[in-house]
Amino acid sequence: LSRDYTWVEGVPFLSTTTGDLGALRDGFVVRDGDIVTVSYPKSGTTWILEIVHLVHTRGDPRWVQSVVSWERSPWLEKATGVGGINRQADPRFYTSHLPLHLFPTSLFTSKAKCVYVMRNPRDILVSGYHFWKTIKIAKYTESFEVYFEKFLQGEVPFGSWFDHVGGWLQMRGKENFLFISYEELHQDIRASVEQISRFLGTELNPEEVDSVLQHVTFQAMKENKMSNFSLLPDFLMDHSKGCLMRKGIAGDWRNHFTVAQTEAFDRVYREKMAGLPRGLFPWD
Ligand code: PPS
Repeated sequence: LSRDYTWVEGVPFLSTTTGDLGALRDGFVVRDGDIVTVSYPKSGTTWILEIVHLVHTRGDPRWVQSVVSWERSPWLEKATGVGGINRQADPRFYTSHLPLHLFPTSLFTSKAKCVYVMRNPRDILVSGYHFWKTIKIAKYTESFEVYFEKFLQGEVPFGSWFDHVGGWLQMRGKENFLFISYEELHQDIRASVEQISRFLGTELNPEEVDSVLQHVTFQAMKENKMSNFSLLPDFLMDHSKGCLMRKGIAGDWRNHFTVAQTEAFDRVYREKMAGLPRGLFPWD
């Protein structure tokens, strides 16, 4: 197992990523009925997946409680991803952390539904700092100061958060794209579930929404071994070092950043996000 990254067009990838992202970009055929969840790592991907899958089953928890999340929605860019996706009946579900410029281009002419989930990058930084130490194929540094710098430089798995979000946000306004944030899920989970179900074309009655809500709380998901990564094999994850469902809150960065780091982050953020309109994100 190697912790070394493979760099592709300026983006560092883990060794589980397919060796031929170019072939994936040019050759993978997105179908109109596909449901794709895209995110920068640690944005709330697993939370969105659980919601999307429970909306699909109209609140019936049997699927999310009996099939691991990465089989319900395989990682597109993993070496085994396309095989898993092609074994699915329609509608196919899959997940990706790829930046826009490396994503299969057939998405952009398809009617596939794409949910892009975003989160305050400061909390993503903190979540990733704790998470990557558990992943045996990711580079890890004990020092928060060092990780902080690497994050700002984009020298972390899947590269720069700023580039990822800036790239995908070019799709905003397209009717087959839904942009939603971790913070919105926290602020009003019922409204978020209803928004996602409308987007997917699966309107739920209030009892069905209640059932979805019951199974997507932090506690319920922490206890669901099909979603909490406890079944990730030991050769990939050192379960003694941490877990996916760590804290599940918004604003944990305040417990980690120094005043100097807060200012340094803000400076980079302002510079990198200058091209985007204000008010796009709940954390701004
Ligand atoms: S990954 O590895 O990229 O798929 O991780 P991802 O799922 O994107 O992000 C993991 C963080 O999401 C939190 N999480 C939740 N928070 C609140 N409620 C629910 N139901 C929930 N499910 C996942 C998880 O705890 C990670 O955040 P941190 O801040 O580390 O706790």
